[in-house]
Amino acid sequence: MDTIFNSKQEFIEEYREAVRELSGKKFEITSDIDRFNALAGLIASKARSVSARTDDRFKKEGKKRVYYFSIEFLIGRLLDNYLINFGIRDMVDEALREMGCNLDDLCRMEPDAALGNGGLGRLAACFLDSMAHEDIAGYGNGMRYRYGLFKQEIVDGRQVEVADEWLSRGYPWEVRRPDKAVRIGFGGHVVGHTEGDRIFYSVEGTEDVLAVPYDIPVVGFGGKTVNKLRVWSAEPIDEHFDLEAFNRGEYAMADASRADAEAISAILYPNDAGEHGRLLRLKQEYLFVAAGIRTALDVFRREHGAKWELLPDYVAIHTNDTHPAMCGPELMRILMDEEKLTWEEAWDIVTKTISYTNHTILPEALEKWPIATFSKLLPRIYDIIDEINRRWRDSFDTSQEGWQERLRKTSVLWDGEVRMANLSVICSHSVNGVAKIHTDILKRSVLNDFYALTPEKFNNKTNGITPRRFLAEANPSYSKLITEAIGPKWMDDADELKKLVEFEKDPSFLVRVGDSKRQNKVRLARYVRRETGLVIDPDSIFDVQVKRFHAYKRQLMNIMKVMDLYNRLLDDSSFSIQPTTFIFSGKAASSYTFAKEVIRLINSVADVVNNDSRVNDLMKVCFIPNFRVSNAQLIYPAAEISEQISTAGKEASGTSNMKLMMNGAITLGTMDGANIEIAQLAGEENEKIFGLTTPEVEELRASGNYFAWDVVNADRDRLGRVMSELTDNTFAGLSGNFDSIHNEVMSNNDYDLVLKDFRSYVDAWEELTSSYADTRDWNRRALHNTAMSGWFSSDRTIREYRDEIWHA
Ligand code: F58
Repeated sequence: MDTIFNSKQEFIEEYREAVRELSGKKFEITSDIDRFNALAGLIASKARSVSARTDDRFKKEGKKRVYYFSIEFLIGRLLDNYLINFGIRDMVDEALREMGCNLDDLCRMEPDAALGNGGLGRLAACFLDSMAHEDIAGYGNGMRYRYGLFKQEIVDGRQVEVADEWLSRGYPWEVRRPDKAVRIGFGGHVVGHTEGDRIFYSVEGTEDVLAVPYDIPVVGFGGKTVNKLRVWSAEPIDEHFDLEAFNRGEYAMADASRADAEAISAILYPNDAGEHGRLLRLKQEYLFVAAGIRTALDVFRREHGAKWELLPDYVAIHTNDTHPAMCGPELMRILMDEEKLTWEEAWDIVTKTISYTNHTILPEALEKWPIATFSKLLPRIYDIIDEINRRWRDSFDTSQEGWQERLRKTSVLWDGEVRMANLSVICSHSVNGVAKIHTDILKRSVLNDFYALTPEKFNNKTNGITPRRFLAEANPSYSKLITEAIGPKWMDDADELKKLVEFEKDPSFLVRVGDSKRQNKVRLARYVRRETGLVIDPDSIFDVQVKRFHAYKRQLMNIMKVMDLYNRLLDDSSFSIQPTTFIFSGKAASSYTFAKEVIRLINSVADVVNNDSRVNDLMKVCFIPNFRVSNAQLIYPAAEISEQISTAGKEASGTSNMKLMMNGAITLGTMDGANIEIAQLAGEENEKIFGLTTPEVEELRASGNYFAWDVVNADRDRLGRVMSELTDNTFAGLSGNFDSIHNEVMSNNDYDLVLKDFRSYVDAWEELTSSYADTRDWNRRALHNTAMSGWFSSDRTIREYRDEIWHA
């Protein structure tokens, strides 16, 4: 462990000085904000000097550089994480206490940077942590949105979105690099110039904006490697400020070009099913792609000269989903139009450099753009795509049967649209899914035609999570216990967690596992009380479903289970359950009406159940508003049941399943995404699996023989009753009935199989919770889950990317 302070005393002196410099005040009279800003500023400046050293070392070693292109990085707060990764958390904690302040309070002053929607963005952030830990020269390339993901407030049970002004008090981790700004052109028209026997192209008459980078340090655990996350902000090229308009009193007009340019990086699109057809979104995609490619090529040229044929040996460009799909055409453009390579030379380099991860099989989430919009905004990029498509078409062997159908499915341009997934596959040497079943489905169905043509491109990289943030930082009491048992190496190498298996036989250790869980439940209960006023019982089971709201994730099925249990408790005096707190948290895309209605339903059921003294010693329903990285870190450690109940075949991987497992929750889930690998690793007997499997779902659909009404009619007393309660005023008190949910489910013939899986789900829940009474065995299973969770460290995932895709 390299250290950035030689002693506590040295830290205290430097920190006092930093506070005084920044605030102009004596330490004793400064606010927590001042103290946080100074502390983060101090750590950031140390991080930057280690980063410079890292960079020199990488240069000397001639390391291959990996650029991870992602339109989202859900990084959350950094202070605590960087103290842990520098190995100075305990020292700083102690020093601050001596100085009369509290580290946790300072950490809470940091804005929770939400430059992402959910799983995909958080995965990118975990990968940054792991690339630095694995000493990979790995750089994030993304967008610096002025407004992050909206804040969620709950009013009368409804989600209300509020702008997330995360930069309003400044952001101490970033450094603006105007010297590295890149000019980005939109629109205009393509002009050809003849030089000898070749034609070169340029675009004239473009409207340009400036992409200005901000660098955020990424501290790897151990403190030896510090990489960078570079995020781009859009600004006007010159100060096109119209003084005359201003003098006439037309203030908005005077600054119009600034507003136009800045709009590009103003907001993160909050839609987790894609955002098609919006010009601004396409501008965002091109801006961070073009600016990032420029950075990568500048660095390469500085180190290796213009020997472009060596690019694939020294640079890997990874595209996180299809939002950076223009990396291929943009790299072609620069290599041909500026560096004068031939198509064939450029294409060879591009396809050896780029790789692609797919994160979804939902057809509605596959990104497509109208050709008319695309070609107008990015005429040269469009021409290149057209040529990629033409050559793709020409490569087909037309003597083979079925070639037309295969071409139809793999074409980049089709039906007046640009299909970004097909573009991504064709431009890449590697295509991966994010869990075993997901990759199998890609091969078998979504990308089957590509798989048939180029099977060697396809590979699986099951997702992972960083144990530093999601265990060490989020769960201090459990971490301490683990370290006492097996030593501290697990933070470096999560496989070490396996050594905990030994302790499954140690009754006193299992008691301490339970004690730690209880502490975390008390901590969460306090948070919930502060945020919502609701009192929850830390001695009840904490049953947790936290993730984005989406029909296929079936939060609806979960709350229907709660409704059913409530009905039975009221009806049948012989029926009882283990006291349980049903915890939900998550946001719905602002335009996703169904998902928002499910949020309203959960809050409405909570309103009834939580105010019914007949059942309150047995159940409470708790919706935690504004799910984000910081409160997620309080929720995962407190969970005992991890609800992972998506319709089989729909969840590419899931990552909250892994975070909850690592924190000792037992998975109640379907055979979907990475749940399958969880069950394999920990043993099905240590989880609770229910519901239709993917082949069963496919069969049921194909049979044409499924009728939602039959399922409801066959279970009138319970399922039928729950369905009626959506419309009969039982839960209408807060803000009305739920006819829309009822209609959506019935009119789509139970598309997500909520009704179909309902009974096996409730039965599974009852079986699982009835085993809670055996505290010792429950704690053993919890510990076993933690012990077997090491494989889900994103360090493992990143090593696989490094060895099998990036060859870095
Ligand atoms: C998620 N996708 C998958 N998309 O749903 C989840 O199964 C997987 O574990 C995770 O990726 C990581 O691989 C996801 O989070 C988005 O949020 C996109 C944001 C941008 C628009 C399109 C969806």
